[in-house]
Amino acid sequence: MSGTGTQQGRPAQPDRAAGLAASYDVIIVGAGFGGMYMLHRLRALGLSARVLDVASDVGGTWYWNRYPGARCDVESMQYSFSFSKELQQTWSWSERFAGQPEILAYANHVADRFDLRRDIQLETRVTAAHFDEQTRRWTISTDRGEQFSAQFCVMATGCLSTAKLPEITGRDSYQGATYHTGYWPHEGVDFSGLKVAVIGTGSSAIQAIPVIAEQAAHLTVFQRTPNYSIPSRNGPMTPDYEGPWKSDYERRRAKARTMRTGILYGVENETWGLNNVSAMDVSPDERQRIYEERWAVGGTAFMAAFNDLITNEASNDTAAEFVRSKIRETVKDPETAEALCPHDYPIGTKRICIDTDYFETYNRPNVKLVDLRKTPIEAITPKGVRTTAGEQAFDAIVYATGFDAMTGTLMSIDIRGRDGVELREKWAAGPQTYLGLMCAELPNLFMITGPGSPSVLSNMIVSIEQHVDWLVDALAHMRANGIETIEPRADAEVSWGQHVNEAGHRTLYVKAASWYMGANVPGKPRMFMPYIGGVGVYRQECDDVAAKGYEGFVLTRGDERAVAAE
Ligand code: N01
Repeated sequence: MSGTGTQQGRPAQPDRAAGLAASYDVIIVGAGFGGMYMLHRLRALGLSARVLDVASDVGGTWYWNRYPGARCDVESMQYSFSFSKELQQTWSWSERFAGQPEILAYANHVADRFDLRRDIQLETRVTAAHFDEQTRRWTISTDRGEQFSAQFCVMATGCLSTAKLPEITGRDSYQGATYHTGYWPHEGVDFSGLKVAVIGTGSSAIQAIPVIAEQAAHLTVFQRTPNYSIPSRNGPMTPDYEGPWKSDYERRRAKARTMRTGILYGVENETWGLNNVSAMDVSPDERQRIYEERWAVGGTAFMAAFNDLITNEASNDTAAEFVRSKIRETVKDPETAEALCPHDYPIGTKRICIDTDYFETYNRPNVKLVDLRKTPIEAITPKGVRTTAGEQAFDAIVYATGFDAMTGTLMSIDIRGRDGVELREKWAAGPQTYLGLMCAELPNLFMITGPGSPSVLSNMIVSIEQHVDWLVDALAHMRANGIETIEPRADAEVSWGQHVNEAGHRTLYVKAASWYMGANVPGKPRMFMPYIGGVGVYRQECDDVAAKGYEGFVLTRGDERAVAAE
């Protein structure tokens, strides 16, 4: 029976009376960056913990997303842990934007360096988590038939971890090879000499298409919605770039934690990349100059060119038109260029993409774009794809069709709290959380970067560290004060939901049919799921809650006396 290994801190005790495999202080679901850092911090607190993950190794999203060209859109010097000075000084990134293999190597390095593996159980899918009111503990069940008992359960399950195949008639009838970018084969795929179809043009496709096009005999891209993409200008890491980061890491990390996205741009001149003026308050020539400058530097800093690009439609239009002009300039065939130009949603309101030679790829003789708005897909056939313009045969189909984001993985687990309240029912009309950290009626169950927190709108590692640090402080507070359970008050959850919703509606994000809005999954409730208040503001909000004695939470002692927040 697995799950009986000893932990740093207290040894795990088999709970034979309850027929459980093992009992821990904390079960952590997910061995990505969130789960690993949580484990590391819990050990220092002296709590026993076990991490469960369905994958065969650590790394979370970077374990699964091995498609060609997979790369992070946050610069390597910032998409990395800050909790260990030694780690950040000794690890060296080879590129400005690290590719998936290097980020996965980093995740493995972290697991080894901090000796995390002995408390991580792989190839184990968590199927259920039920709260027992008598014992005030969670029972966590797995697809191996094991059960774990824990006082706390931490869902470090990631925001983009349930890949989504499209609902297209005949999908399963196709006889060639199929792949999803989010579940890429570990041995890689050789497309040499093959006729390949890619369905979808989101961030994953925009990275994969140029690489697949170089290898395949022919590539056809099926596009339903064109995307705005900015060149990454990726390149090798240089000592001139790395050196100032490493000698000034503490200050820069501290500053990044206060930023809206948790990212610093353009640190060379200490502006931190924010141009704090409206696009409407500069002359057209000056605006053009600023956009050109950002386009030349590359990366998502483009969206920080002015302070109102996500709130003011007129400002946003200027940025959108600039990118369209670049697409028209780059793509030689005018009809293809026009089809690649997004028109019907503001730039940045679907996740902005960054690329290497994406638009240039459409100038290759072996690449063709099919505009599904003109000729929609009717069916996947045994041989290939049939649109209203006819059938085309392919050797392989790549689905770059995204994820059931933010809620998909949590809703796939049978989570039941107080009085048998089911998360699936509770979230039927959309996710409701307090601070994106917890839900009312689910005591002692935490989410790392859950819906209602900045999460996917931010540098994920900055947000992960903030959530884990906050949680560890909360657990330390509970231990010191003899508190057994923590749970948000229902009214606190409602007001936080209203705050998240109002913040979203002050922006243009709600104008796009994006996965942020749940719009990519048929039947999923439409609501803007992440919190747009900004990483710095959100951190302060969380800190204020803790400083006020965990305002909005009910803390209960072992003797069941509720401890009122000050
Ligand atoms: O998924 P997506 P993704 N027929 O949902 C299309 C992160 N990420 O994997 O827009 C035809 O963005 C769909 O079309 P439409 C990042 O946060 C980061 O690319 O619904 N097409 C769309 O074009 C990102 O946002 C990085 O009309 C269909 C595409 O599939 C998130 O992950 C890299 C279809 C899905 O795009 C998700 O990105 C990669 C259908 N039936 C990912 N169904 C970096 O850090 C769907 N589509 C750089």
